[in-house]
Amino acid sequence: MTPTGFPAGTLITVAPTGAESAKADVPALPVTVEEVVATARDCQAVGAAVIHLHIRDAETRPTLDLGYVREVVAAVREATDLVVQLSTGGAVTDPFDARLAVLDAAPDAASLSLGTVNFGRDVFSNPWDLIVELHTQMQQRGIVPEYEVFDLGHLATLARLLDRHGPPHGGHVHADLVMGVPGGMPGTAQALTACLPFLPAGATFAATGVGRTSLPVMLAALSAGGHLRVGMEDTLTYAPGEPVRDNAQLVARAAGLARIAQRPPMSTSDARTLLGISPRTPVEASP
Ligand code: KMH
Ligand code: ZN
Repeated sequence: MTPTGFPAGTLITVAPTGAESAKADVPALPVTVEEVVATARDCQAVGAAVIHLHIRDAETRPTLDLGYVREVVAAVREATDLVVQLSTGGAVTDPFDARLAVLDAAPDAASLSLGTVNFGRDVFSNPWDLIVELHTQMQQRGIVPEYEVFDLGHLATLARLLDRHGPPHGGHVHADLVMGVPGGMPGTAQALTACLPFLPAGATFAATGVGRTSLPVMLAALSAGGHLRVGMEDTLTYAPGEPVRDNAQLVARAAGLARIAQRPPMSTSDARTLLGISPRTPVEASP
């Protein structure tokens, strides 16, 4: 903690791929195992401590097939010591049982979306029973959830979830405010500030601004003692008219802003301590 009461470091999560963009439209999107591993290495080198993974199949389509999922988890763990957080959100078309089955790949952490939200023209469906099932299964399997908050009401759901079903594995509550989704809360400093009083006592938060809200959300999060999530899942344009070159470019920008805020990027081991994840043996840097 700093004298301001803010955390001394900034936890930076990279979300490199997502489920929404097509490789054909975004050639720089990492989709193969090799591309994801290279991205993971590059992003750790410039300040990421957590990787939020959506997996693609051999045709580059989003998949929850456990064979693909396990392969990527193993490859990222082999090459980096990033905290591996799997998405249980998947794509808007994914069935609930397949989203739950992702936990069989035994990641360190997994996302847990706290409510249904319009997602552009689609609906990202997260009913209460699915939320409870994900929360309970993660408790039983020793997987740390990152609670995804797309709207203010999702924080009321989080309070109810913890009250009725107890704390997550590891005991620490960490939420990610996903802002600027067309259908969710706007990616503004005002919306971020409105969420803060509704976070559970002792919780930490990160924020993610989709599209052009990336920078304002990042600056607002840092100014409020929050952590950051960036990546090509959420942001494909670095500046007006300038496509993102790669995920490391976004992580480097986040790390630079975190240093300016005098809360430099956290190491992977500090991230594990913060999130309540058991330590792993660090990977030696390759020569
Ligand atoms: N792809 C979105 C429908 C998550 O990863 O948990 C949901 C999503 C959230 O990305
Ligand atoms: Zn995601």
